[in-house]
Amino acid sequence: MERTYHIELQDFYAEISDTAKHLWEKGWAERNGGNISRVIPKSISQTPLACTKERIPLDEPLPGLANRIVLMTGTGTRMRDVAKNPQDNISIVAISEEGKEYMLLSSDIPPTSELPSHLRIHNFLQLNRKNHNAIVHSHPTNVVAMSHLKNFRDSRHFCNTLWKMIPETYVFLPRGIAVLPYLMPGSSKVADASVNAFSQGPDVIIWAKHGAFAIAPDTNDAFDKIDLIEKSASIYLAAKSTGEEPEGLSDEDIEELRQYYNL
Ligand code: 2HA
Ligand code: ZN
Repeated sequence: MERTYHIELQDFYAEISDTAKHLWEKGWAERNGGNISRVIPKSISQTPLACTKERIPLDEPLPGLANRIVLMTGTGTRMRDVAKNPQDNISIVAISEEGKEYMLLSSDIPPTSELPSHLRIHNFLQLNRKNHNAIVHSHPTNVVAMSHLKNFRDSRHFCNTLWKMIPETYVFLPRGIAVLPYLMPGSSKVADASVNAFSQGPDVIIWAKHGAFAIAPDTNDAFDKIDLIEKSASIYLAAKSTGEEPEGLSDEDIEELRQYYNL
């Protein structure tokens, strides 16, 4: 296969491969579950995009991604294969000069089924949270289990409960966690709702009865955010399974963390 950007992409392949390995080892990536995407910073993606590949129109213009290259796990690929062999499982998507079309530079590896959410959220991030170049979507077991409990579909309640399980969850995710209702995977509905949710400020969103979606500067940072909420969710469910309601950190404990870490 033609690999136009082979050399420049090595570090990014290595980063995604590392994250994919973690997702697989955690057990959050059954079959082809989950997907990862990474915008290549501008200085690298300045490579001229004039190429003969077919230009595929985007549903809506994505000006924040104009002239950028986005690496994303290929549709149907397994995380364990992405980890072992990133070159053959990662799709290379180039966005056109005006952000109205995309070209698939890796023609034999079509991008993830969640392409609409990934591209639209990256567009939002490039325009609003510039150092955020990575998205990780995964199926963390305890987080998804909690999203099946009706009263945890309230974002405030879900977020407060997870913040209060261990101090780190609040310290590293002070912008919070949003919970969205179940929406058809891969649809433009889930993409719209996700962009809207991220515009309110959180670092992680939960797609109820499906999975988590985290944004961060790089893919390993995004993985860490899902790891934190999954740890909190597993502590909550473990404590709850004794039959008692877990006490959690107090509001005063949270306030003390906020002040100490200047959050
Ligand atoms: O890539 O996880 O949400 C498979 C999925 C779709
Ligand atoms: Zn999924």
